Amino acid sequence: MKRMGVGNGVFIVLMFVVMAQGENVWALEYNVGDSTGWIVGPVNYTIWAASNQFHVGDTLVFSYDKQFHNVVEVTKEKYDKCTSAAPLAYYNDGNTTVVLKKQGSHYYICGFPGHCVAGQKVKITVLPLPAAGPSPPPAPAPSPPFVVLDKGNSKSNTFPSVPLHQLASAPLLAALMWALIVFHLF
Ligand SMILES: [Cu+2]
Repeated sequence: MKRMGVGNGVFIVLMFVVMAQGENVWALEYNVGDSTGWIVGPVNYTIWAASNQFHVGDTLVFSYDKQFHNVVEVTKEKYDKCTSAAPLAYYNDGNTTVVLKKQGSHYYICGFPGHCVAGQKVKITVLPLPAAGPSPPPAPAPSPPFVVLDKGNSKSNTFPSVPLHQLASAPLLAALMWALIVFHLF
């Protein structure tokens, strides 16, 4: 049962590091069409896309036989019309990885004749980073300094008083916590 304490500690530290870095470390990879991949026929990609949530930083993987398919990113108009002329992006490597960098709608079709019309097309709606979403954990409010120096009175002969809790900076705390956990584990 003591181990659980260490595990919780690791988790808390990880959360701390994640929040400190402000990066989307929860980025996910989605295989378009899951195990079936990017083909024409059996997969309804609209239903597939609706069953997933995509965020900025996530990755789409299109797996396909490049002899018979490709991946063409197009505008909404071209997506609706299944036209792949003058695409926004074009891939034909058979295993296409696309990082979703911008929030909003992205449209992908297969450029082979008839495939898009037959359903080989997918609209991906990219949501903002989870961190910018509904309820980020509230940051601990910094407590007010012990002594409020009168800024207007620079000739004040009181010594500037730096509260202890300001000396213990966040990185220092993180490092300290890491040291404690490493100490526990090894
Ligand atoms: Cu195709």
